Amino acid sequence: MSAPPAPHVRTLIVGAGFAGVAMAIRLRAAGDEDWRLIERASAMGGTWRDNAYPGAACDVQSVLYSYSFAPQPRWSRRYAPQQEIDGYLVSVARRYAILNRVETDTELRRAAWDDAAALWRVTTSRGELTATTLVVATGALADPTMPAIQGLDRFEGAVVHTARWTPETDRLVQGRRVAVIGTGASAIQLVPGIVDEVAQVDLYQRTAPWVLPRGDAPVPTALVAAYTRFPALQRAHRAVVRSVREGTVPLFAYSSRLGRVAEARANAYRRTELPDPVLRAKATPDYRIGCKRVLISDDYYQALRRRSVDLVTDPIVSVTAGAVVTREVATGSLVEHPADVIVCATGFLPMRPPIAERIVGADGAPLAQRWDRDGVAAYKGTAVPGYPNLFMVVGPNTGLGHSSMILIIEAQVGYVAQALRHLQTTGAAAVEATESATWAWNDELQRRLSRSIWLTGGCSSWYLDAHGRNVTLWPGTTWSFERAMARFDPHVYRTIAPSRASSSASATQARSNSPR
Ligand code: N01
Repeated sequence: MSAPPAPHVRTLIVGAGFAGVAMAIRLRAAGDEDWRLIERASAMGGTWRDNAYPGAACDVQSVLYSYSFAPQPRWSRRYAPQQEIDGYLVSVARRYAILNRVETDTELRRAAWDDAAALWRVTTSRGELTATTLVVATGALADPTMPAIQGLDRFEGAVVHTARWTPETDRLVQGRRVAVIGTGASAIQLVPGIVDEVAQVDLYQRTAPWVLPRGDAPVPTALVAAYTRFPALQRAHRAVVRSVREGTVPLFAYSSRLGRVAEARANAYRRTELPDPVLRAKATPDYRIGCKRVLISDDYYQALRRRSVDLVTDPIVSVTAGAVVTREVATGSLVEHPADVIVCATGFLPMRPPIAERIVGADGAPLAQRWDRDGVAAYKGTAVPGYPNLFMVVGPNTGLGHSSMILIIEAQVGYVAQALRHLQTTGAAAVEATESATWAWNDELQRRLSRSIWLTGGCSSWYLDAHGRNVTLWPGTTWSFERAMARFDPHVYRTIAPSRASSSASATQARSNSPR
């Protein structure tokens, strides 16, 4: 007897974080129940489930860091802690009856486009299925990156990444000597978060960050009551916060004058917080503000002042069984810094998501191979030529340094929902972004980005690829992103008709004629 055919679903959503949950809610709102939502972890929540290190919190005001359709009047602080955001996302998923549809412990292993059948053949850790459309909602912060340091694998204490922190890690660091590698957004939250619990923190800095005060505070109970009673008040507050942040993009990323004002503010803050000139010099950046993500904190510099915290700026050369070894810049001599635990606050793989290895296009090539060859690019951060009916949420050039990613997610989910509706209403088997539209879109993005602080500010950052192109950030405001995503634009897509016999051949022909 032959095996029964794999089950089919119209839309397979991969990843149950803010993006995947928003997509499922959107489909449900449109009356579409023909979807599945798979999640590789044993709980939903995405990056807000994973980043549970002490001190983890949002660096965008909570009033803005929530779905527009699900306001939350009861945030405890202006900048909500990780647990509250995770709890919020789960509560929204429950309210919209998405939670019980999340298929946890189900990892996408391979999704291959079958051109003849015009569908995705998907293998997960729990079996096979086919899908008409694939929505990849795995985000930019799913896969942590570990530093390539000689000997790190031979360290005899625990080595942990900030995005893999567990309650057990809390116990491991108690009263111990902790080496923290990295001084990005995660590290500057983690160090104040653990400093009272550990014996010693050696903080290894490769590049000093620009830090501005955060201005965090509890949300007064009267304000919570007012938001609850008059939701319009919270909407108005959200609009103001959003507008202020939007204003920083043209002025900050593209104008050196405002950058100088911000640098003066950050320099003054550092002078006040770090009176010791040696420590202050170590913590002073040598590139323009905004080139890397600007960090906000009320307690990072305070933590650096603690006697139990040592800011190490000499480069790490290796790790031994019980120490981190640096080379003194002045003398060239090696210095051993004994450690019990190493915490890598070394970020993620936003430009090289491992899932791109697993998505195989019409010509049999993994998406990662296309991106290695041509550079990371997608049409509107969403669709890629050669990968019909693949839609990404938080794809290339959709990241933000200045505002809430939830705004981006909602706009992109709206666009994808329209694409899916287009397929249903026209009866098309598939749509595929054309090469010409994709490169016109990306050439314009790169033209705008080339004069931005991210490329001209004198730093290297994970926003940039090996060719120095910023393939990570959206160059404008969230308003302009919303405008770009407002309407699905079928005329720039190639439509694949349901009858495959002739169109498969012409599809192959069309691809081989593509400009790059
Ligand atoms: O990671 P990062 P992150 N040896 O890549 C250093 C989001 N986020 O986890 O600058 C020594 O920014 C590296 O040094 P350098 C947010 O989008 C949001 O902190 O490359 N050091 C850098 O200092 C953020 O942008 C919130 O020279 C090494 C650090 O590690 C993103 O997550 C909170 C090294 C990595 O910084 C990532 O932030 C937290 C090596 N071999 C995070 N390799 C919110 O509140 C790397 N480094 C919303």
